[in-house]
Amino acid sequence: MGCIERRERTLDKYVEGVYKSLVEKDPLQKEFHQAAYEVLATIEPAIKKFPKYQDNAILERVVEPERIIQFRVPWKDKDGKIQINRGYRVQYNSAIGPYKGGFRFHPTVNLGVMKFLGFEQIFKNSLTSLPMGGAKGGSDFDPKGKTDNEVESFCTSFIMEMYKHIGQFVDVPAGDIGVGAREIGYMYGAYRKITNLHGTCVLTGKGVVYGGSLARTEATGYGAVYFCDEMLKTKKESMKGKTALVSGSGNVAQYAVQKLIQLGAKPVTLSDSDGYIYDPAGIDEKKLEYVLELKNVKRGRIKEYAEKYKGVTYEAKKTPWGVKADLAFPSATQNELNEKDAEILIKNGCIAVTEGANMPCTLEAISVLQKAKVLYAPGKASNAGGVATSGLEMVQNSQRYFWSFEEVDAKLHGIMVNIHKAAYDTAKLFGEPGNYVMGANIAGFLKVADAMIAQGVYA
Ligand code: NDP
Ligand code: 2IT
Repeated sequence: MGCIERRERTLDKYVEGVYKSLVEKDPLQKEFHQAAYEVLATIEPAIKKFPKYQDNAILERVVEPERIIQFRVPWKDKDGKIQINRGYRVQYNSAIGPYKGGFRFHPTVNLGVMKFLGFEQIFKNSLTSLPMGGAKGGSDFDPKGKTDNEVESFCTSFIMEMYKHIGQFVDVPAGDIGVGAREIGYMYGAYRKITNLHGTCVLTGKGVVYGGSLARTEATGYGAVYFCDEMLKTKKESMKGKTALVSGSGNVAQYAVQKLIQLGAKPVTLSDSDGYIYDPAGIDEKKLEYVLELKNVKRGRIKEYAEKYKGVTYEAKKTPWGVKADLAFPSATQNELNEKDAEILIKNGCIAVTEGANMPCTLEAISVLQKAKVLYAPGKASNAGGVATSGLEMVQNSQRYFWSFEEVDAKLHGIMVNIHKAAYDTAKLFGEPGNYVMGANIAGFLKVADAMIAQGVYA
């Protein structure tokens, strides 16, 4: 089992051995196999070029998490009944800095999902150029439909164990699916109460009134659009007038839409796990304001958008990839865009697919897009703006200071331009110009691998 059966490339013996071994050790972790395969297959030219990585068993080491924490999370529901969920933190790699990466609360969370996300995070964080190692955590708890009190009970219990494993020099978590401003607030409160510590950066994505960074909320979506803009420039194209499909309607999708509007593009779709809306007139600032209220305050469903605005259609149980558009920003979840979707996008004239989510395109979809010469940005490059701005939150907290929205946004923009350049130049250097997957993976990997070698076998 695993993606190796569907491979396009013939793997070198060493790389293939590492892949086979990780599949054999954990045969059920299919999302992890997928993420690992994508990285291993594309960094192979660098492994061949520099024998030191094989000599130092870097691949065998980098695919194995440094530490996995798994624990019981008991909490009380609104009827006073005790519920049990499972909590995780995969502290994957700390060669270049303290562990860093979000918490995801979603019923689909399991160890394989945590490992895929933690593994991706290593290379993403390296690409930001900030000193952050890779980690991911979370729980199979579903905040959807829960009362604020239930969410608080869960978050407090989660931190009663997690506080032992995190800290500004150890591991600095943040949000991800199902973990936004409300959840980070409860977790930060619990951490502060238990440890009596304040003013150190133990979590990012904090509210601005208690140490958060301006523009962190916007950063992932903005960053994805900045990255797409850079890709378009390589083809002498621009955002202006382009129609864009966005999936999801959470944090990443919301601010991808906002930046698209600001740069003169026309976002026409949003979705959630129940279906998608198509607004041919385009989602403008006013309609986006409604979405922010609907999703972040009322915690409603995207279907309601189609009930509020004229000329908008809602398709239940479908993804938006069949709508004709120039650009696509999959920004909901893993494997939400498959081979067939990619073919339809191409048929409809799509010129760029930029991942806001982590691993939203299947390996087969990536291959179809790349063969058709569609600009394709892998999430670890194009959604790195979120964690990069988390890194900037850490910097501001260390200084006991804050920067203006414009200062943070300008730094975020600069980081996204640099990530694009690193991925673009590295792909060219290794003989596959335009292959952002290869470029991002090799550029992210080399720094981590060299840090591991420098720190010796036991680090
Ligand atoms: P949110 O929880 O804010 O929003 C998630 C959105 O995706 C919701 O609209 C949700 O719909 C939808 N969704 C979630 N799971 C599924 C599913 N299984 N099938 C269909 N739709 C689904 O999360 P974010 O916006 O923060 O995260 C979205 C993606 O971006 C994730 O892949 C995340 O890992 C990635 N990411 C997030 C970063 C951040 O800073 N927040 C940084 C980098 C990447 P519903 O309400 O129905 O569940
Ligand atoms: O996938 C990701 O990069 C995130 N969810 C953000 C992590 C962070 O530490 O800000």
